[in-house]
Amino acid sequence: MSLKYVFRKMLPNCDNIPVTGDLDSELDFLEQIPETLEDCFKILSTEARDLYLSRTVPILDHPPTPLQFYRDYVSYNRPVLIRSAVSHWPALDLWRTNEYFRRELGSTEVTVAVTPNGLADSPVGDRFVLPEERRMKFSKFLDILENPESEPGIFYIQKQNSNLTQELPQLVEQVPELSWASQAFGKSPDAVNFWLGDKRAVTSMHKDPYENIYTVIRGYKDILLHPPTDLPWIPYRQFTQAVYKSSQDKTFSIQDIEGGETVPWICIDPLNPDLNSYPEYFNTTPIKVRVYAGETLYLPSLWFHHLSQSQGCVSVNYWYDMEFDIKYNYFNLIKNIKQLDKQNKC
Ligand SMILES: O=C(O)CCC(=O)C(=O)O
Repeated sequence: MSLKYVFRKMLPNCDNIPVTGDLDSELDFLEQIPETLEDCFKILSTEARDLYLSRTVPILDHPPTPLQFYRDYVSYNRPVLIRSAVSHWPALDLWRTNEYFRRELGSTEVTVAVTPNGLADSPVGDRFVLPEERRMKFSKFLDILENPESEPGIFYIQKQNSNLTQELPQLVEQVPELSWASQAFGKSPDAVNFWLGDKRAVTSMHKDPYENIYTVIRGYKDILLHPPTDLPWIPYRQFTQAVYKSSQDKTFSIQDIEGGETVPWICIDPLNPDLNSYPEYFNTTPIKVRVYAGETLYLPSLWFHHLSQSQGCVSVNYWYDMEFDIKYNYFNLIKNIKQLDKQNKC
């Protein structure tokens, strides 16, 4: 039976596939016998696009049942945007402005990531640079957020250690766990994170071993996604670990972390990709989505993501440990094959 026949039979069963372009010629490609590893990787991406992914993130107007969520999205490992999953959250109203935070949490200490350029946990030259972490009163952080020129640096509450439950437990009941998600994953969340910051703060592209239920409460987030099947085309490099340090005169320097191991990190900026250095990135399928206040994105495990935001955007996300199942096995297989191929080419 030909691959093309199999695909043709399966397509009517796939939701949300806006078939654009010349599908037949895409399918013709699958009929060819792969001659190189690159051909195999191209088939991987094409199959994923044609069988179960769409070019945009599908939208639900209402929260799904646990079964629907699991059956249509989690089991396929594909994202979905849900429009009114959190309309019952008190946070939507209470956190509309900074007033509530000032009044109720003004004297609470929070950990804030500070960088000279808005790039925390990001490559700079040959180094992977962590932000300077400063502890400060929430009210001081809000003063800086409201007057960004008052202090050198770009400030972002982004500590991913379940900072909502660890540092701001007073807020937990305003963003209650979404039962359809916890039931579908069959577990409680591993971490609940709170994000609030400057519009210049950007989260560099990465992937996580988490199922991510990401909700924007104020403003918007621009999220660029790549499916895990884009792994062959996403360039990585090894970086030495370093950290930003500010001095008395408030200028920043980069300090190497003594004895720090090198870390692999993605070395391309998806908003301004350097295709001369990394032409393979051209084969990827980026999917862009803007998540507005009150909307929730299911960001499946192992999907690459890059985030930017509006000024003073507030978000909360629930991270659930992913299942280390066959999708994880296959992802690692591709990672290892890619690594071997790179070594062989050196
Ligand atoms: O909101 C952000 O800036 C980063 C979020 C993120 O990377 C995540 O939830 O995994």
